[in-house]
Amino acid sequence: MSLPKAELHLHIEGTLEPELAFELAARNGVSLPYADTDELREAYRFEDLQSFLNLYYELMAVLRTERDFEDLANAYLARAAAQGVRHAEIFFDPQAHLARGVGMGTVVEGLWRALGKSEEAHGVSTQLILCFLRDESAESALETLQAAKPYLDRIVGVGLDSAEVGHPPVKFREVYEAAAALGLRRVAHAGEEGPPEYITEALDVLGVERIDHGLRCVEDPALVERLVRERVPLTLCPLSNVRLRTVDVLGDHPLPAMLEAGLLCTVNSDDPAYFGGYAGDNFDAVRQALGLSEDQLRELARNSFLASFLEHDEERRAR
Ligand code: ES4
Ligand code: ZN
Repeated sequence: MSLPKAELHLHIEGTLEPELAFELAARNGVSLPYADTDELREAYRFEDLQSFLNLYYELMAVLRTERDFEDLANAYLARAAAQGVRHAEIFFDPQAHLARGVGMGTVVEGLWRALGKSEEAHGVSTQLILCFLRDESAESALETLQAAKPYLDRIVGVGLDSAEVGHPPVKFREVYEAAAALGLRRVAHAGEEGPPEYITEALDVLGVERIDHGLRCVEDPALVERLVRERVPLTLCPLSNVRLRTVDVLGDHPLPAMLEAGLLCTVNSDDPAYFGGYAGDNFDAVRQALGLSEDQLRELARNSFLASFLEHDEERRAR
């Protein structure tokens, strides 16, 4: 089964499969501290968000040229298309590349080589969302937005990711104000490992239109009520939550209760190369583990288009 859907929570660097990582390592003369893809896969046992992020940043060392980013994005788009994705709003982490001497232009132009042809090549429309790393400083985020200015025609909005706890949304008030003034859309990760208060702060201080993850809203009934009332979309990532141990097993995931409460939930893949599946795999997994009905699966797919940054007539075409 592959319902037409939009993917709204996808880190392009998190689509780096072990085989491509080794291919790019060889092409760029980068040595990886793993003998082969099997040994690398052995490292995919995570304790929490930070243990995943350590590997995620380490493997990025193989991404060096425009062609690398193009190949990465093309591989993702082909897989996504095969799983029913018709539209993808794709996160990228420029600070992680700038820190390694890979420029904003290399990243954006490289991704664009694939994204610019995606409708034609894969039947997938795309948008790019520039994410700030919340464990870096607010000044660094402002510098990053500055560096992105020549590429703003290719970037729909900004997001906030990386290690959450201890880095509340308010730290990024200024850069979100600057992004809004540039006409950029705003989203942020909140309530993945961090407390429900971070979700409230992302809405009230950063002015975000969607919450990425938002899982921990279920701890605060008044917040759930607000999210329902204001129709704030949540981009949930069920397989990610299991791999990063925010939920013990998929059968315990609160998605059914969240749908029941009237929350505008979407199902997404986050870092599919690391967490065991792409968008369609996440749909299949929640259907099996949580016994979702066909109606609920259709609701999730419909929500993904409603919550997207597509205009309504574009939305109808993508479906
Ligand atoms: C991420 Cl799962 C997750 N959470 C926060 N930041 C991230 N960056 C890439 N994947
Ligand atoms: Zn994420």
